[in-house]
Amino acid sequence: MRVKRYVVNALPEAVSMIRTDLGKDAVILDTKEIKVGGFMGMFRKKRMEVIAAIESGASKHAQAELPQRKPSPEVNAVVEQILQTAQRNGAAAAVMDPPAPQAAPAILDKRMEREQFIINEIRDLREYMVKLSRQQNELHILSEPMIALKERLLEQELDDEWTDKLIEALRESEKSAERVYDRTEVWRESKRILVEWIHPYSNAEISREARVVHFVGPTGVGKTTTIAKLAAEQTIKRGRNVGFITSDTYRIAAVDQLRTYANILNVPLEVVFSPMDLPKAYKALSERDLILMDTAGRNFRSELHVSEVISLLQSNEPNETVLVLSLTGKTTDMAIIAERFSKFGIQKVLFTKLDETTVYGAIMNLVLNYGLYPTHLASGQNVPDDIERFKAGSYVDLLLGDAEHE
Ligand SMILES: Nc1nc2c(ncn2[C@@H]2O[C@H](COP(=O)(O)OP(=O)(O)O)[C@@H](O)[C@H]2O)c(=O)[nH]1
Ligand SMILES: [Mg+2]
Repeated sequence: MRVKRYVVNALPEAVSMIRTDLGKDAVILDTKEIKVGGFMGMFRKKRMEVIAAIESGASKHAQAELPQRKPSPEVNAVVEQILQTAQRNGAAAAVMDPPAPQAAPAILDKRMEREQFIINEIRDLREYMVKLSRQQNELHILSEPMIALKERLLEQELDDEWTDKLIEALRESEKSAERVYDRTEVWRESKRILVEWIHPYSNAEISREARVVHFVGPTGVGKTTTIAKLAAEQTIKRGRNVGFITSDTYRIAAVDQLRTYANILNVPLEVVFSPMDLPKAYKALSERDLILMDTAGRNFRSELHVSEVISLLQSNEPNETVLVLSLTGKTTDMAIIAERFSKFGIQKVLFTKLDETTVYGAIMNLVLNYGLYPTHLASGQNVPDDIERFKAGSYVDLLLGDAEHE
């Protein structure tokens, strides 16, 4: 970095000197008022000290070698315009009409204040324009298919952090392939990378060892419907004896809803009102291979409600808890709820209402951010058909969409 000091009457004078000496890329690092000359501390004149710098190698002669660092012509045009306005507004007067020693101090102060204000404005604007031009440079560096991918993932509400990481990985991949990927290749390579990321969390079915499986999650996400779907799968396809427990006694209709499914599937149902009722319920279902427990949906953004439901999930049997979330929920709300439950060691998640959305980024965000294992995707109201095991490949296909149609 080359640093140079100027002592001038006013800033515009320094700016033109800096331009000539250091070139257009020079930046003003500091300005301050100083007093020079005089005799025994008297008759000293006010001057302005300006410190300017240019990064080494970016001098006016070397600008061509560093195209990325060079502010765009728009940046220079705006800075130029500001300087002209500043000159018109009085800073120029300071150059042409340097402060006379006899000028009233109040006028001088006002003039200095004004100059300082203009200096600050120019500095802020210059910083902003340089930042803007860097961002534009980044966009120019991204190929058209990469920009399209970035847009797709933004629409899908994938966290910026993961999108940026993916773009980074794609660039690395392009580097080793020594060429720029076309659209089909960008999509194919993105699929490979995303599947690799999510793969450690996929194939997580509900544990075969668990004898009790609890379902928790906000109101209306589809817990009861999902339990009915899974019970049907377990009884019909696996021939297991299933039992139901519900603690959702807040709404009479909620118990009736599960009772209806229990009757259709010929599954016994126990209702618990408090953790104290649990031992009796387990005893009544002691002959059952698998117990699926329904819970009441609450506002789980509240930690109190989370710990309340957690207190109901006690069992001496091997057990696990599945957090049920609807894809129609807000991404930020889902993240808060996932964080609350993952603090209690809950690791499995089941997403419903896939059929009611075309935005799928939340799954990837929650899985990667909280280390949650997705077990199933539910995609409709039909019991027992509208549910599938979570598969990394088909999920990533949904997330990326078709390369040609984006
Ligand atoms: N479209 C759609 N609706 C669903 C899905 N799962 C459940 N539902 C519906 O969502 C509503 C609430 O379901 P319910 O099981 O009572 O939710 P709970 O309050 O979490 O127990 C019901 O109308 C269900 O039919 C799904 O995957 N897709
Ligand atoms: Mg319910």
